[in-house]
Amino acid sequence: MKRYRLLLPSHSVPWHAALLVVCAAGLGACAADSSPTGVKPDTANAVPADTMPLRHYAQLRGRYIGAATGTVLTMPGDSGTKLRAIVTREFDMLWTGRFMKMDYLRPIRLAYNYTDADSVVAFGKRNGMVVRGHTLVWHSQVPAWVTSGNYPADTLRAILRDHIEQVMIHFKGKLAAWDVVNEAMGDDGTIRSTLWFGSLGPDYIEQAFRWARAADPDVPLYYNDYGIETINAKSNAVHALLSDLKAKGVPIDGIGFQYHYEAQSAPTADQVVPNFARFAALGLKIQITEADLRVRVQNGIASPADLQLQAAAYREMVNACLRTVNCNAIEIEGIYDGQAWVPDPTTWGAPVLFDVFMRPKPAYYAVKAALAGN
Ligand code: 9MR
Repeated sequence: MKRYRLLLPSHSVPWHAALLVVCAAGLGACAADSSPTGVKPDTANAVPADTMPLRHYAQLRGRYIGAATGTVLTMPGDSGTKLRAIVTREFDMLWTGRFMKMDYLRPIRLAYNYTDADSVVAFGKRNGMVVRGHTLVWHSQVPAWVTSGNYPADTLRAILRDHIEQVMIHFKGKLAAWDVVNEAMGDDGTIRSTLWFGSLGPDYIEQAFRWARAADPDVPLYYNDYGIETINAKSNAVHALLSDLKAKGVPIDGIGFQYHYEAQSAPTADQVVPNFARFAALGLKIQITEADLRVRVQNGIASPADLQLQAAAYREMVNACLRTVNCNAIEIEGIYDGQAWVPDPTTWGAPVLFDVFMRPKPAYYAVKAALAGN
């Protein structure tokens, strides 16, 4: 029996796609036991393990695949070298952890601290990656000089406007998206009571987007939130808010779904797709912005069964994006489990695609398989 060896150019067709063609053509080199004679295929000619990085498959699907960074990017020693190799090989989008938050950029009123954010942006540029800006207006991590300033509304409005303008001008032309407003909706579906809302009223959201657009007409502007991936009271409220803003001509280009879940209760693609669809119908781009699908851990270690469950949850998440034409990015909140944000690290952890030793987890292979269409 004639054997077919797959000789593939390294950057063209994914091997599964080529294998599919060979299989579809009835050439008999496909399943392990496909020979009618029962003769096992020659394993010497077996297709090699898929070593293509995530970004390769994401690019084939027209999506970015991203990861949160921060101080992890400057990790010293061999671990740092290994981590940066993973980042540059696997991902093509970054976000900057806390480096672009107001308290970090603006610890005191009269000075900006762009050093760390700039170094992530430069790292991205050197390595052919895009960077998301996160975030201009949030209720959390507002510097003390703002929260305890007791400013009258007009002054606070001027401070916020100045912050948005200065920061957007600084990063003009360097970012692929900006989370202009983050988490403005409360979990009960009413506007979250924050310093900005309390002093400036609900219009602060609309104004923030308008100031942002005026400062940089080109960068896509996003509203970003958590707990809104499926149809529920909070996502209904965010949908109503963004419908209203769009109807008023407020310059908003997209919505970021943070995707923070315990893997065991993460939504299926079938639950997410109809929700994504109604936001897409408003003319919004969609990004998954901070995915962490955490599992139970004991001393930081997850069970093999939970890691499989996590892989399945990640697969559903990627499929939700792939099934939504307007969804153009999937970003994970961290690179490896040794440094990844979770709300309660004593009970829950191991939330991302590489383990504490920076080895790919079942979730990594699940994301890759989903992106590759397997
Ligand atoms: O992932 C972020 C982590 O690196 C930071 O230390 C932390 C505090 O700034 O914030 C994490 O990101 C938050 C994001 O900005 C908004 N959604 C919730 C995320 C977790 O708090």
